[in-house]
Amino acid sequence: EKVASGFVLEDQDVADFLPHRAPDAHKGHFGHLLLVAGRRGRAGAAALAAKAGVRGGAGLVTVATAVDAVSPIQAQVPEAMVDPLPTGEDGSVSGEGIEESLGKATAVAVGPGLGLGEGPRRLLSRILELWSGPLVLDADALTLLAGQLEKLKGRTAPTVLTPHPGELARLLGVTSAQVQEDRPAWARKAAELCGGTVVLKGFHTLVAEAEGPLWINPTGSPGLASGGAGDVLTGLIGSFLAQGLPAKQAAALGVFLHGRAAELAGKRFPGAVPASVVARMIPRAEAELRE
Ligand code: NPW
Ligand code: AMP
Ligand code: MG
Repeated sequence: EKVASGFVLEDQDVADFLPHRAPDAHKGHFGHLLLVAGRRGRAGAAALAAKAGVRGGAGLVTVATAVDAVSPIQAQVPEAMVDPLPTGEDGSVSGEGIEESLGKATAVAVGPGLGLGEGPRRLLSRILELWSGPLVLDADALTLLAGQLEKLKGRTAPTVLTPHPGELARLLGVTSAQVQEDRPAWARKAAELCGGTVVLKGFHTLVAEAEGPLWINPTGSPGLASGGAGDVLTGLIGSFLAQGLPAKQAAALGVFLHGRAAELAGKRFPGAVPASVVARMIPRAEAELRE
């Protein structure tokens, strides 16, 4: 549906983006999502993203993470592989050793629970240097990029940023109140500066690129205003990028299903919807779209 600022996504629009699963398919057909996420005390963010990566249909999911986060992630997401990275005293990655993990990925998502110290900063730089494929940047990866959006300009592969208004404000050097006053304009501005696809989260999440119509997501609920919800979204969009969807489609399908999953969970969780429940409901939301 066309409105003043863009197009409101409808079921049929995003249903067309769902990856096809051929009867004779094998896991190699659905890509390999590498999540670079988690640290000591923030394994949950990585686990939530990994759950969503699996439930979004990626053929394989690997989490590259700090040593202390390995066991909790493995225990919570047995489907995911976990690559331990060299770890500093603060319990976050030290910045080395990502080459091998990158070697097998078809899409990479960086940021949930990663941390903001020198180690995570070095690791993000390394990834931007070495990784020329599809990329999602969220959470701490966005905060580490504050004021440096143009660093992404040279990327030719799909690049999706998933800021909440606070993160977008940091990226652009403004306040979150300013962002909320004109969400379409700031989302577009960020997309122009980085050349990528910007998902501005919150009520009526926007998907913006430098050119073309803005897409507005109608799904979701205030139940999503709860820790970890964004980490789930990162894994889900990464999952679709790994399966070969173009950036704007992967972002739109991700935000739509994520919101629909929360709506479905709302029947049993009328207040906050725990993020792990959102992740669990993704296949139900997908089933509804496929009907
Ligand atoms: P204010 O008050 O508006 O100025 P941060 P985070 C603003 C991990 N997690 N609208 C607001 O600022 C994440 O993955 C781990 C407007 C707020 O104070 C990250 O790595 C979990 N403003 C890390 O924690 C579960 C908004 O931004 C500030 C806004 C930090 O992520 C939880 C907070 O943003 C979490 O996901 C909105 N809708 N939302 C785990 N289980 O391991 C936020 N703001 O400082 O970037 O912190 O988003 O909590
Ligand atoms: P984060 O702040 O990174 O955990 O992300 C929060 C997630 O929940 C994003 O996907 C937001 O779009 C979503 N969300 C938060 N509050 C609402 C709301 N009131 N309505 C719809 N979605 C929301
Ligand atoms: Mg977040």
